[in-house]
Amino acid sequence: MNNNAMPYNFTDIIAHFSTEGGNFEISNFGSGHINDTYLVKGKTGVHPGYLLQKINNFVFKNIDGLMNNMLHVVNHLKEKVSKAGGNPDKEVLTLIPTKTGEYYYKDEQDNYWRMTWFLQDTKSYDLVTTEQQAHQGGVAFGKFQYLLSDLDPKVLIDTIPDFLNIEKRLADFKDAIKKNAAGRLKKVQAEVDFLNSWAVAMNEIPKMGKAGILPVRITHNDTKFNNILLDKDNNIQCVIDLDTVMPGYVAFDFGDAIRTIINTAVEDEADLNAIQLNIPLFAEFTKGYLSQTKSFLTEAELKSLIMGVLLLPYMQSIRFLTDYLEGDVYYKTHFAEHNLQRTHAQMQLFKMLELNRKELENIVQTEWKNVKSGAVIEAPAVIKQDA
Ligand code: ADP
Ligand code: GN1
Ligand code: MG
Repeated sequence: MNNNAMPYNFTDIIAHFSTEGGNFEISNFGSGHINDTYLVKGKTGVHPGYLLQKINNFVFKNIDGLMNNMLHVVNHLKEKVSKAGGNPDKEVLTLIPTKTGEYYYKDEQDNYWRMTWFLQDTKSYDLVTTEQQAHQGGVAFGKFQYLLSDLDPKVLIDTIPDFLNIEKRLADFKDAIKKNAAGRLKKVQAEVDFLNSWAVAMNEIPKMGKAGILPVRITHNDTKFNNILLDKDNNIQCVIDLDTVMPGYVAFDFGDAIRTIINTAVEDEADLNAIQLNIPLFAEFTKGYLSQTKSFLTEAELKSLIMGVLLLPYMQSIRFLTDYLEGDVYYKTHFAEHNLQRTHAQMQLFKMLELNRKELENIVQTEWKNVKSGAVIEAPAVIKQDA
């Protein structure tokens, strides 16, 4: 980025952090919908560089709480990875403190900045194309839940209250319909009617939760495939985007991951015919996920996984359409009707998943039996689990 194009005073911002090297070059990075991410590379010194993020404080209202969560999570993960003989610097994000020992810096315009080590020779993908990637995705998110299963969920706050609470999402949707702030309601009445017709059926997980049948655990809650970094051999290196790590149900992570694992097209695909289900990738993800979670998953949680597979694309459709009705205030959009296109793509995915529910359910059951009987021996890429 040349100096004229720089939207912020990066020199000043970076100077607040305890960095090595100097003469930094800044470039835009990644394709996330929420934070602004920049790669910071020093022209002098050998350090591989840093990832600087402007935390979206419209989305995250409690930055102190958010960063406190992140610190808890990375410290816990680093300790467990070290104990298991892994490399915590590579497998877990490393926060860079400011020169005054904080983990974020608030600039004069009230922007919130944080920095992590840039993990070089890694890649994130918006689309999953190989069975290896799908398998690694399952291992990554399953292992993430496993490693955090002994951290008390009470030490973490809800960084976004009711984030994956479908009842609250439906109430917000209803409100957006009533207000019709962007004047777009007439155009999307058919989509609204379709989504409303499924509202009651999408209540299975909250019902089981309220009845105490599903345990509350620490979950990632944003398990899009591009929130994993793979190494150059396409093996999992690190789970990233820890902003929404908070108490939740395991089915949230399983279901949200499936949105990008099983879909043959990108999340906002314009051609609905291109959205097909890649069932072998679903089976691979499931195999990887269950291999890591078999020691703690309950029967009820196992049963809930398929409910998550339907709930998360449904909820995503509701969230995109709510934002469209509100005038695109939440997600970054790249063209005028982007949120509507995203809604259509997620609705299409939801319809296809619903039609294939039984087959997917059978795969989960089969893979569970295989994992439990010891028929699946995990590949050596997986780090040893803590004793
Ligand atoms: P957002 O909340 O906007 O999705 P992320 O934390 O997911 O932000 O970061 C956006 C992208 O930046 C990721 O998808 C990934 O490609 C890349 N990324 C994030 N952290 C790192 C890191 N420490 N090292 C290398 N790449 C990273
Ligand atoms: C956002 O930050 P990113 O792009 O990884 C969103 C997720 C959605 C996702 C849809 C904090 O994730 O909940 O599932 O977009 N994150 C937040 O692509 O709302
Ligand atoms: Mg992300």
